[in-house]
Amino acid sequence: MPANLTQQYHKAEAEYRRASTPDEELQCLQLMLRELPKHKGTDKLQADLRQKISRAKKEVESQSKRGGGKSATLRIPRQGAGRAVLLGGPNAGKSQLMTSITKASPAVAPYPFTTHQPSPGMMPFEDISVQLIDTRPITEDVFDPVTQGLVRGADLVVLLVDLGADEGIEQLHELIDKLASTKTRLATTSYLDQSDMGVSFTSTVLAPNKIDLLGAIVRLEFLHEFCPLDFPEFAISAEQGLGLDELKRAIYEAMDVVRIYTKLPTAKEPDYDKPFTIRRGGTLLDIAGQIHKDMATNLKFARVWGSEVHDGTTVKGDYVLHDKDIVELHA
Ligand SMILES: Nc1nc2c(ncn2[C@@H]2O[C@H](COP(=O)(O)OP(=O)(O)OP(=O)(O)O)[C@@H](O)[C@H]2O)c(=O)[nH]1
Ligand SMILES: [Mg+2]
Repeated sequence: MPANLTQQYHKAEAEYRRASTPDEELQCLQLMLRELPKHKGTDKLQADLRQKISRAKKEVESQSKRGGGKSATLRIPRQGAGRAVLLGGPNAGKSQLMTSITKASPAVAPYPFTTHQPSPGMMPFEDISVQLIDTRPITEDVFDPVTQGLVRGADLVVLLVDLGADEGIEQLHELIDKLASTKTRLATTSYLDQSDMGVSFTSTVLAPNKIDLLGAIVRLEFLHEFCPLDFPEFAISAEQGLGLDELKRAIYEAMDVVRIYTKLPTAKEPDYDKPFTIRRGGTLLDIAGQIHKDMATNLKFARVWGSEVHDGTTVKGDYVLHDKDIVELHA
């Protein structure tokens, strides 16, 4: 049932996955429905979308009645270039990884079920930062709805495995089986299943942890043999710092963003301190909209310096930006 979805539809869908408020969700869903080609092949998708829109409307209404409301507190606002969610069984080292590569300091303890609530932290990478979220452990019995929501909306899942104990691989099995019994799954790329809108797949990297410990290498070989997974793998010691540079780069690359430096027409140099980031494939209008919504409406043209254009080339709003482009906006 190929539905021939437009590029705008896919863009709206990607935004929907990343929405962090019911209002944002509603707007994205409405855009998806508008962009959806209407024919027999998309009947089910249309029905799914209408149902989600009606649910999102109810959530927006009930939230405004509650004046912000309870579910808003469970939603962690997105920050930075994108979001990676740390997942794993109890004791895998999620909170330790968080402590090692962000400025956050969640509790780390040598017993399971230490983390009760998801909590965010920012991972600096070169001149930008990525939001990481530490989560409650997933077991055979528990994959709580808040963690599910976080996985569905994440740009990346970092799946930790405890190589410090024999039960680590069993716990990984349990986690994979648990997710397979829900509509929130892991994959090598992120997408929503077109034939069943409820099923969401989130791009994942595997991080076998505690590689510093005796027996870890043997357990890793065991993992490859008995629980082979397709995900890119980064063996680490969150505590000793082994393999973390490679993992950090993979997290950054999975955000699939380009960095844009803005320059005032009167300035000689751009502002190199704080680049804006947009998804690869994003346009000048997307950046203008981030700076100010009036800027997007009033934009006349921009001059661009970068690897793909001659210095100072004049471009319009639909110009697709490249990493490290410098733009001078004219409204
Ligand atoms: N040797 C070693 N120990 C580690 C490493 N990473 C974490 N640990 C230890 O493993 C234990 C569990 O670490 P946490 O970060 O609390 O694990 P968690 O996944 O957050 O656990 P829950 O919150 O219970 O799900 C702690 O005693 C950590 O010190 C590592 O790379 N090497
Ligand atoms: Mg923890």
